[in-house]
Amino acid sequence: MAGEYRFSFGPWNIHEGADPFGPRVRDSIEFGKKLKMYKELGFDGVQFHDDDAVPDMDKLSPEQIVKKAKEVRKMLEGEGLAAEFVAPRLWEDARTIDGAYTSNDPACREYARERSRRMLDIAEGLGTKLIVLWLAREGTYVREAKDSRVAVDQIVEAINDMLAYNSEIKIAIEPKPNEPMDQAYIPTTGHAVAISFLTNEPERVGVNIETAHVILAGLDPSDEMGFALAYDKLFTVHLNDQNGLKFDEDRTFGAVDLRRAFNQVRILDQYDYGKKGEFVGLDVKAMRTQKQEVATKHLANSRAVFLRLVELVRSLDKAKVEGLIEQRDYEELDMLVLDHLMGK
Ligand code: GLO
Ligand code: MG
Repeated sequence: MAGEYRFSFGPWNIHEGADPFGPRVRDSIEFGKKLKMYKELGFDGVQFHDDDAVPDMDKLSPEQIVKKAKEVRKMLEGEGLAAEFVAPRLWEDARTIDGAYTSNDPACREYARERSRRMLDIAEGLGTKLIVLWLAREGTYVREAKDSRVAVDQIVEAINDMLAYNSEIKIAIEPKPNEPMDQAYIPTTGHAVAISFLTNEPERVGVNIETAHVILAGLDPSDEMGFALAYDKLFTVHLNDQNGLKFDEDRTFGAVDLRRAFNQVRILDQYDYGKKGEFVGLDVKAMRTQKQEVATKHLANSRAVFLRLVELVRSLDKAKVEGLIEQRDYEELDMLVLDHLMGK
């Protein structure tokens, strides 16, 4: 069954291990070297922030940006890889301290809109039509600081701006309830789907569901995926895992709760995820304790868990499941799944 799904990750998933409490513990690996690792690890797609592809883009002209993006596309092609999506990094510049599209400062909001247009040029240069919007700082630490009614309009306007700038792109909003903000404006799949219908072209706006973010919102990732699938809006996924309500852990897929991972694979497989070209995207972090030479295991392991779970999903006795549902014997159904996961 391997090979039926195509996998992707972002260069930030191979990282130096810095956290808010301590510096990097591993050496940086330059972008070209990271690209060489993709195929070896079993991956075909590269997820990008705009400045992963074009570093220091704010210092370059639009023409220079496009030129650089096209060079990166050549590098990708040389490795047999494709760009899955581009995301505007709207959370590091000084002009995004108070948010990007929802900043209280109009000049900062204009910076965010302009940066987003440059990001779309990069997507074009890289040859992808998918945009991911993780709205990192669109929210508040202090509720009185912004107007949540106005914030929705501002986000919708920014999305409309992007849809108009490039008529071919699709935008996948990546909801997350908190971190870095205390409260984000688009915390769940439902919010993202709802906001898509306020835009000028709802069918071009969908979601990127990340396992850890859903868990942080106290919800179930497979149910959120089902919701998005019902609206035909599951444009991509960020699979990982998360141990309860704490900082965003981005653990290896399935490492915390194998059954929860099983159910995500189950709904994706059941509804032919990937058949329209969607990648199985990962957003996983190596533990800070990993040594340099083994700091990509989280990627290969997440992929291996996914593929093993595809087998388990397909070998689950469907007739037995249906029979137990008919009898309403959910205790036995519980045990059937547990036995299956335990290899019985
Ligand atoms: C952080 C997000 C982040 C995004 C990435 C792509 O919590 O998961 O990693 O997925 O920046 O926009
Ligand atoms: Mg993510």
